[in-house]
Amino acid sequence: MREQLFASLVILALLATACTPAQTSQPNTSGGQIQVTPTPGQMVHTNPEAAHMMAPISGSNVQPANAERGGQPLDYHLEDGVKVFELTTRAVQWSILDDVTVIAWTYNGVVPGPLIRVTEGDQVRILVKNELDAPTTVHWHGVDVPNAMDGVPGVTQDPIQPGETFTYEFIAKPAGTFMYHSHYEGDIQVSAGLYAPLIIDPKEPGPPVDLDVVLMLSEWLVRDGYTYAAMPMAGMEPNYFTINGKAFPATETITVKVGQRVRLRFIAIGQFIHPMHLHGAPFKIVATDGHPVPEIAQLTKDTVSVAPGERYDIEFTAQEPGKWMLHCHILHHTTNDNVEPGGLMLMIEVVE
Ligand SMILES: [Cu+2]
Repeated sequence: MREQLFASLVILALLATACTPAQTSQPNTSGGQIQVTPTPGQMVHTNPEAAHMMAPISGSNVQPANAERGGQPLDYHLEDGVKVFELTTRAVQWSILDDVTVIAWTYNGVVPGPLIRVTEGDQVRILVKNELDAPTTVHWHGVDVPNAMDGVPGVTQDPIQPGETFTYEFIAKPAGTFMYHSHYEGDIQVSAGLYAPLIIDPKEPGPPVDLDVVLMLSEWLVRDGYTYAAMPMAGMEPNYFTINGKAFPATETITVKVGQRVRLRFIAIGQFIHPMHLHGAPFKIVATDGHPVPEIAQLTKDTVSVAPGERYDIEFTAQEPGKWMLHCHILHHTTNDNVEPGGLMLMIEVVE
């Protein structure tokens, strides 16, 4: 009996030890074996090939960003009827809040990268110069491109090495809301900021709207002053959430007059789903992943879940004057480093 009791106590003690959260990130030596125990929020890699995922985002010659906002229209020049755009990838210090700066890998020094906006049927050429320390490629997400222009490294092209330039060329089709992003080590490069909106306007435009706004949703992990690629993986979860590269209250306020028609184009480019909820007016989902929704099938909603890679175009008419919130309804996503309010939130100010 005493032996049984003793054995039970030993088992309980072992269980208690196993269930106690580890308090140290330092390797412990015990009985000649090295045991590495993570503190909550820290990741320990067991696969050496995956070590780069846990390394901070870095770069040589990282400059402060020279623009406050990303996603602005990119100028082009015409060459024999072809619209020619130029992109350069580079690492910058990017401010997501007044007092929070990340190291971002960017197109043209901004997050999101510049908006490429063309018309259905345009011949488009995009020169991509790689000034990162790592190889990269660009994928034109949802656009109907020739296979060789699809930007998948090792499949449709060799990676663009540091210092090299690659030329992408395609006819812009179909019309809709798209994006471009890195397809090289996407788990790191996309999380680090290599993404941007791409809009192809229809040749025969539909009813006009008064305001047309792109909202790219993403996440960041900032720890001890370092930026990491945020991922849905233990220890790598994000602690900042951004709309067009900014967390609330640094997000842009959308000002609109009563009666005006607004189109919002949600693009989820991070690794998490975001149910975006609009206060003050119901909306209709007019396009999904770039493709128009027939009027009879347009759902009337106040929340739409935007999963990684998806786009939803919604439209509503501003009704009551006031400051109306638009925010993610996973409410942890409306915090900055666990402090509310913040993150995926912006104000829509409706004025008379
Ligand atoms: Cu969210």
